[in-house]
This record gives sequence, C-alpha cells and structure tokens, in this order.
Amino acid sequence: MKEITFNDIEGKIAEAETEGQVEALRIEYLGRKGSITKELRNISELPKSKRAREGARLNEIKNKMEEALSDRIDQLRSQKLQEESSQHYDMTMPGISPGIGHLHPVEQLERDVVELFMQLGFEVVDGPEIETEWYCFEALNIGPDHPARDMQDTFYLENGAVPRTHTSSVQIRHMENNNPPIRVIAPGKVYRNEDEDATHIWSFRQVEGLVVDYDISLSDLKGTLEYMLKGLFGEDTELRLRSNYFPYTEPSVEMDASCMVCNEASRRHCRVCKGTGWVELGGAGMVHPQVLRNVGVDPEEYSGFAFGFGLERITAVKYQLTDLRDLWRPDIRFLRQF
Ligand code: FA5
Repeated sequence: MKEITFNDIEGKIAEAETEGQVEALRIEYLGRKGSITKELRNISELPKSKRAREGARLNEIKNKMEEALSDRIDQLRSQKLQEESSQHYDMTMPGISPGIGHLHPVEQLERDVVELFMQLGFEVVDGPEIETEWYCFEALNIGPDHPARDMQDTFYLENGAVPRTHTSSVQIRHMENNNPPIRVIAPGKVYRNEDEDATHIWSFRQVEGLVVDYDISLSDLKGTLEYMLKGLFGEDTELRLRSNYFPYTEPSVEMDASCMVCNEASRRHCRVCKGTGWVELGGAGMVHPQVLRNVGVDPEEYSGFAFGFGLERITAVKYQLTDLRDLWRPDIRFLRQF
C-alpha cells in the first residue's frame, strides 16, 4: 500500500470549498476509522526497529494536517464574511453613535463656578425657592415700604409667601444656623415678575457667596472674585468694582469683568460689551452691620462680604448669545451648539 504523505493531503485540503468538505477530509484521515488513525493503531504490528520512526512520521502528518484543516476553515469563514458584507453593508462605514447629550450650558457654568469656590474651601449650601418676606427682604434690611423692593419685581403667592427674587435669602438662613467663620456659596433658581426681553427673563439662576469672619475686608472680596473670574475666563481677565447700592451691603459694589471677547482693535463693534470693554456680572459688598445683628452676629467682632451674580448673563457673555430667552427654550438644535 502507498505510504500516506502530507503533500497528498495538503492539496486536497486546499481544494476543499466548504466547511463540510474540510470536515469530510478530517474524518477520512483522522476520524476513528480514518487512514492515519488506523496506521497509528497498527504501529505495534511493525518490526520494533521501524516503530519509532513511523510513529514520529505519522504524528507529524497528523499535527500538520490538524493545523492545515483549521487554517482552511478560517479562510473559508473570512471569505464568506467578505462576500456577505460586500453584498449587504460596508464594513468600513463608521458606526452610528448613540445620542448621549451633554449638560445644559448654564448648568455646566454653575458646576465650574462651584468647583472654583470649593478650591478656596467654600461649602455649597441650599435654601428653599419659596420664601417668607423675612428671609427674602426684611432680614436683609429691605423694609416693607423700602424702594429697593421695586428693584426686584416680586411674585406674591396667595398665602403671602414669595418665590425668592434672589439667593441672598440663603445668607440669612445660613447665618441663623451657623456661627462664623462662614465661607459658603449658594447656587439656585430665582423668580422675578419681569417683562421679558433679550437680557431679562422671569426665572433665572444666581450664585450667592457669603464670607463672615474676623477682619474680612473689601480686598478679600476683590481677591475672591478675581480668583473666580480668572478661573472661568483666563488669567488675563480683570475685575472692576463700581460703587452701587444694596440695602444689605455697605459699601455696595457692582462687579464687572473685562470683556473676554474683544480687544482694543475690535472693541468698537463688540456686541458683548457694547464697546465699553467691561461686562456686568452682579452685585456685591460688605455685609451690612444691621444684617449681622438680625441674625445675632456682633458686627463689632465680625465682618463679612457677600456677592450674587446671574448665571444666564455670564453664560451669554461666554458664548456671545444675543438673547437670554434662547437658553431655556426647549429647542434641542440651539442647545446642541454648546
Ligand atoms: C441681586 O439680586 C443681589 N441680591 C446681588 C447681591 C448679593 C448684592 C449679595 C450684594 C450682595 P441684582 O438684582 O442686580 O442683585 O441681580 C444680580 C444679577 O442677577 C444681575 O447682575 C444679573 O446677572 C442677574 N439678573 C438680574 N435680573 C435678571 C433677569 N431678569 N434675567 C436674567 N438675569 C438677571
């Protein structure tokens, strides 16, 4: 009988066109009744001198054959996949990524602000959105007939409560329950009975800040606000404080940031700062001694500063938006830009 060689088998494997034909070859040679299996079984009948060599030869064929069979199967499978894919779809096309969305730009800005103040050791505190007049006005030195109430058009609920017009109410709530040293920020929603326009909306977000300790001065306020501004808009951004009036701070200031959009050359046409070089951020000042007394803190011993700014206005500056109302319209096409 002709001796089996790997060369004979290799050719047959290469010619197999289906996985079934490959499997048939495996059975023909390596199956229980396959020719190589049989020859291996018969080795014991050979003369002793030939057994080792023949055994090694057959085992080598067996190993090579197993490898060749599995290679051929891999080849046939990838051929099949290629044929199928060229018929049905383009394997090189990018996949369809799921729409996972992102944070609202105002929310993102709030988180950036919170992060910066946490770096300075501030604690984040909260207060109710529906307030009493005491927390929203009176404890802040804004009496019932005080003209300052006109500064913040107030919604009144039937029970006399007010949706807070500013986050300054949280100053009072926090000082009532905590002794100095105090170092807190309070982000949150506020409500005003506004005729809406491009720069005024009826519900918006503010961030309040309050520090009360020994020897706190206006320069502490300035340094803190500068830290925030540079963190948000870059090291070149400058802070400007202008004199202003709030019943709960003395002295009171308006805080402006140098325009982060234009430079001297492009200033004249800048939509963000309207050619002034400065954009308004919010109000601030040294906590009024009467406010400290209202919450049982001795103004002879302690002093403090407070500030409050609107997040939508800063978001608008950051992205050069012309109308604040766009921010809270449920139009996903607008929000996708950020
Ligand atoms: C206040 O609300 C003071 N409570 C800020 C303050 C806190 C002063 C602590 C002193 C100490 P004002 O009414 O200016 O101040 O509002 C602050 C900021 O809120 C404004 O600078 C602006 O950024 C934003 N803001 C005010 N009204 C609106 C509005 N209708 N729509 C959008 N943002 C507004």
